[in-house]
Formats: sequence, structure tokens, C-alpha cells
Amino acid sequence: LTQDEIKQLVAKQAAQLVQNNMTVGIGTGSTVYWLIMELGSRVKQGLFFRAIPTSKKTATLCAQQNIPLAALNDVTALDITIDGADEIDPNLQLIKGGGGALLQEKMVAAASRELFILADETKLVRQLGKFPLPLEVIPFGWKQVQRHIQATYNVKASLRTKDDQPFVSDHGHYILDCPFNKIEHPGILTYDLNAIPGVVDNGLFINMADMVLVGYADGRTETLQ
Ligand code: DER
Repeated sequence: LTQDEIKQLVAKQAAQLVQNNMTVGIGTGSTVYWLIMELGSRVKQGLFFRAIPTSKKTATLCAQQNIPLAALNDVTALDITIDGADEIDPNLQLIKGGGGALLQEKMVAAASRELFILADETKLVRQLGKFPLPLEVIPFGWKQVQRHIQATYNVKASLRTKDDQPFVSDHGHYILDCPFNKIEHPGILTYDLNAIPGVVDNGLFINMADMVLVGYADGRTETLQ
């Protein structure tokens, strides 16, 4: 199977998790794209649920599929959130944020009873860090944060750009991509990073994922929990 077909495979399987009247967090990225398409066709067949999007991009895709949208502030808790990831370690610790939506993704995931992650096998790693860790910062004084990362971790954080301009998140923030290479203690690093003045949040999702559905090139899928 191609990588896209693997994403479609796990997305189709995950769509079955959405039952009538559920409130469901919908993630961001190319894997969740296929979930939204699948849920759209199930809505056509009569499925009713409320979607809480994790980005403007996801909200637009859901609206195009006539999936009813709700706002995070209008619900107390979500039944499940289904999202993708950039890296997944054996303890189901995640690096997310490749799509620049980590802040809203983490808030929606934190408000959900369960977090299901969809991935192709390339996302599984022994140790987090090969994928540069996204760090969401406010634009004011972001170079101070960059200097702090360099001085403290000897890691060269780079400002994420889009069309030669700084990438700006849905909430008006910048993203610094930090190539840690190997992250020994992600549970500690996430707290230390968020303590840096100017940092809004980081792409480490620690002790949040309840289940990971992995798709393989040979058509197999596997559930990790
Ligand atoms: O930005 C994100 O956190 C996305 O969920 C990302 O981690 C996965 O995106 P993909 O499904 O396009 O690989």
C-alpha cells in the first residue's frame, strides 16, 4: 500500500469509533484528512455527532463534509478525540505539531475522555527526538527563546516559515522547530520548555494517548495501548 492508502486504511477503521450523539475532537493533518472524508460519507448515511475541530483547516474540511461543528467552550467534555502524530514511542508518548496546530490539538485532547492516534508505521520510533520538536511561542522576543534553547540544550531552534514568511498559527503565534535528536526524558522536558517566558506550549503529548492505530504497508493494522 502507498502511504496515502495506509492513512486511508486506519482512517476508515477509526471512523467506526464515532457513534451517534458523540462529541468528537477531530485532529489536524493528512491522516485525519481521510478520517474527515470517511465521517462525511457516514454523516450522509445518517450518522449524527458533534465535531470539535483542532484547527481552522480541520473546521473547513468538516464544514465541507456537512459535519456539525461545535466550539470547545460549548461543551464540558468530549467522548473521544482522534488525531495524528509525528512520532510515537513505545510508551505512546508523542511528538505532534508538524501541522502547526499543537496548541488547539493539546487543549482538545486534554478535554477528551479518550485520545486515539492514527499513524502509519513510519511514525513509530524507539526514542522521541528525530522529528524536530515544535515549540509554539509568542512573536514578541521569540529570539530570546531561541537563545535560551541554544544555551540550555545546545539545540539550534529554527523559526518555521511558510512562503518565506514566519509561519503564524491559528492563534497568532510562531513555531520554533527544535532538533533535539534524542529526548531522554520527555516528561521532564515538556515542563522545562513550557516554563521558558514566551513559550505557549510544545509538541510533546505526555501520558495523553490511550490508543494508537498503526497501519502497515502490507495492509495490516495493529492497535497499541
Ligand atoms: O500537526 C500535527 O500534530 C499532526 O497531527 C501531525 O502530527 C500528523 O500529521 P500527518 O497525519 O499529516 O502525518
